[in-house]
Amino acid sequence: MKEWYDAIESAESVGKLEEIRIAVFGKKGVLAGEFAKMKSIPNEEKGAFAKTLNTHKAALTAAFNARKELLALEALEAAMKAEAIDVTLYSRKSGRGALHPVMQTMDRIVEYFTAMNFSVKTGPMVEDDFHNFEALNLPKYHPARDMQDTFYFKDEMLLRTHTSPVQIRTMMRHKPPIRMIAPGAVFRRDYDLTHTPMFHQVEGLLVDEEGKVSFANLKFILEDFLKYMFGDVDVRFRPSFFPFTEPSAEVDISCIFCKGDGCRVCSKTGWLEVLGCGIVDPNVFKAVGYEEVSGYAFGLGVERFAMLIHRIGDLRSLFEGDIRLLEQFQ
Ligand code: 2NL
Repeated sequence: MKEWYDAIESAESVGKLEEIRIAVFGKKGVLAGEFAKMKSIPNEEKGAFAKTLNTHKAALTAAFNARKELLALEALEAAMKAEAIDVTLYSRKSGRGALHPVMQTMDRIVEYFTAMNFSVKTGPMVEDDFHNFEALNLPKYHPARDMQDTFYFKDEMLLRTHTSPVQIRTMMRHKPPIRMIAPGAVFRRDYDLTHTPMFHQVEGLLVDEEGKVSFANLKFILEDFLKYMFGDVDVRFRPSFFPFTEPSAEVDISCIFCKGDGCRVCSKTGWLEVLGCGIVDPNVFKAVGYEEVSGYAFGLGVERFAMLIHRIGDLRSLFEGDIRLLEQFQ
C-alpha cells in the first residue's frame, strides 16, 4: 500500500493523478482487488482485515483529495501569473506637441494690437472677386489678379489671397471709426523654397475722420510693435507701392542676426523686410461707401515673423507636420 500513498504524493499533474485514481479506486483497482480477497479469508480474521482495508481506503481518499486540491491551486496560480499585468512597468514614451510656432507668433502679434485697442475680426476664406480685388483698387486685368497667383472656383469665387476682404466687410458693416486687425490663413498659387500655397497674414486697419490719421501715427504704432516683437531693433520705412494704399511703404528692421553688419540672412544689407503699409487709397473708401475719412493699413506674413523670431531656416519645416518640430516649441 505504501507505494500508492507515495504515488499520490508525487503526482505532478492532474492527468497523472487521474491515472492513479483509476489504478487505486477503480473497478479493477488495488482496493477492489484487496476487498475481493475477503472471500478467501477465514471468518474470524475478516473483521480485522476489513477494518485495516477501510482505514487505508479512507486515508488514500484523503490523500487523493488533498493532492487534487493542491494541484488545482497550483494550476490557478500558474494561470494568474501568466495572465498578470505588471502595473509598475513603465509605459512607452510618446512625444508631447505644442501650439504651432506660427500660431504662437500670431498670438503674440494679436496680443500687441488688442492691448492697443484694436479689435480682432475674421471672415470667410472662400471670397468673391469684389471683396478680394475690386474693392481694394485692383481692377479687372490688374497683374495681381493673375490666374497664376489665385486659386479660382467657378462664378468668380476664389480663395482669398490676403485678409484685406475682412477689412472691406467690416467697413461695409460698420461706420468709422474702425480700429481692427484681421489675422488668418491666405492662399496663393506659389510653391518653392520661400513660398507655400497656404500661409498666414495679419493685416491692420485704422479709419477715423478726415485729417485725423497721419503717416506719423502709422509710423509710431509699427515702430512700437516691431520693438515689442523683435526687441531693440532699428526700424526704417522705404517708399513702395500697393494698389490699396497711397503713399505706401515697406518696413525693415535692422538684421537681428548680425545687428546690421551684413550677413547671409540679410543678404549683406544689414536690414530685414518685415511689413508693408500705407495710407488707405481713396478708391478703397469709395468702394465701401465711406466719405470724409482718413486711415492707415498694414499687412505682414506670420510665417516670416515666426522664422525670424525662432531662427527657423527652412519655411517648409513649418508645414511637414513633424512632431519633432513642435517638441522644440513647448
Ligand atoms: C504686405 C503688404 C499690406 C494692406 C496690406 C490694406 C487693406 C485695406 C485697405 C488698404 Cl482694406 N490696405 N492692406 C495695406 C498695405 C500693405 O500688406 O506686404 N503684406 C504681406
